[in-house]
Amino acid sequence: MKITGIELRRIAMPLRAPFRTSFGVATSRDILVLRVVTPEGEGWGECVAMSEPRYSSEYVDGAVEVLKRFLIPALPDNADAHAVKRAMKPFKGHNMAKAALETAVLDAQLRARGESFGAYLGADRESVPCGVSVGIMDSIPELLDSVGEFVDEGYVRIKLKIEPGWDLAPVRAVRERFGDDLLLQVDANAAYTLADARHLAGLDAFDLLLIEQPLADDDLVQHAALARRLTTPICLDESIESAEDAAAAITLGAASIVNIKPGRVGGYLEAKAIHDLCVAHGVPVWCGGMLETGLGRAANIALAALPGFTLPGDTSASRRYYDTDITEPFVLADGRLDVPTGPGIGIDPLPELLRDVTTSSEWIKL
Ligand code: SMG
Ligand code: MG
Repeated sequence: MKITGIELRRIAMPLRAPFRTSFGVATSRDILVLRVVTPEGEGWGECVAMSEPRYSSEYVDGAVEVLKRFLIPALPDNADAHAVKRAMKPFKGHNMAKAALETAVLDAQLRARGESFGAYLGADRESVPCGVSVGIMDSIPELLDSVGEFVDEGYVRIKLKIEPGWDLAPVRAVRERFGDDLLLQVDANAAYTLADARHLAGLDAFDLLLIEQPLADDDLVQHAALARRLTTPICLDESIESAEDAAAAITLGAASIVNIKPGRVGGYLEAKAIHDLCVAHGVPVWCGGMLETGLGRAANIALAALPGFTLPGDTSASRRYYDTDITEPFVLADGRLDVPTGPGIGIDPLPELLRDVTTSSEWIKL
């Protein structure tokens, strides 16, 4: 497939409510959207990098820079997703930028042959059960109201963001209010150290599905040490940037569950490789989220329909974050979202909505 040009578009998407994590508060998303153009049609890729390098070292301006300067110029003449992945490999890091480009190419490639992401990746269900990520709040009553609304909307699993000072008490309050049957997990975004092991063991009383990324991104050894001191399973997010990382984490005993985010690992091909590795090791996986628009959400839902995704993901409906999405919105039905079946990611941005949120756009002719 010959790529004739790529559009780099920046959009500004206000969030319905501020979303607070241990590393900061988001009130809107500044998102880079790639559109790859070929003689056979086009393909879309959403870059999940945030405006500031707080979740990981990547950020949107950096993604634009590395794409324009290194990744796009390295594209092979005959670009398919695997060839693009190989061509980008010599450039270290920048997985979110790489994922956006690889995804746009894969979307174009699959649209051209009429195959859906789900079919290509190996999805074995038509819909997926959905969880929701609930930010840190100012008070426990506020948190209980928020969780109550999500439970009423039908979400089948609740994830609470935690940090030192906002952990045992909110988890206890949610358990007490919503009962033992609620699927509940927590995510610390690397906010603790091994010195907090005894405190974190206090979470063991609440029968959580998992604790996500309690310690630093680059510390598998200490995660393994923590795992020996908790009964709550440890799930890694930020620490896993490749299948090799996943293999190391599993071997060390640093993770017994893996959160797979295609952006964090460099694309859907690597995400699928991590899925396959985890299945081979009997390690459950689930699909993470980065407050995607409908474009990124569509592809994530296809991934979440693979057989190894045995836990509900952060694959919530469009209205979890956005009053108006740039695609037809994903709407929760019975706690589930349908896997798109159309060619490629199976959904298109709606031109007027896309135009309304666009802050800049650049065309790179190849
Ligand atoms: O898309 O629902 C979503 C976001 C889920 O909590 C979520 N993502 O560490 O897993 C995570 C965070 C990263 C983004 S926080 C701004
Ligand atoms: Mg996380």
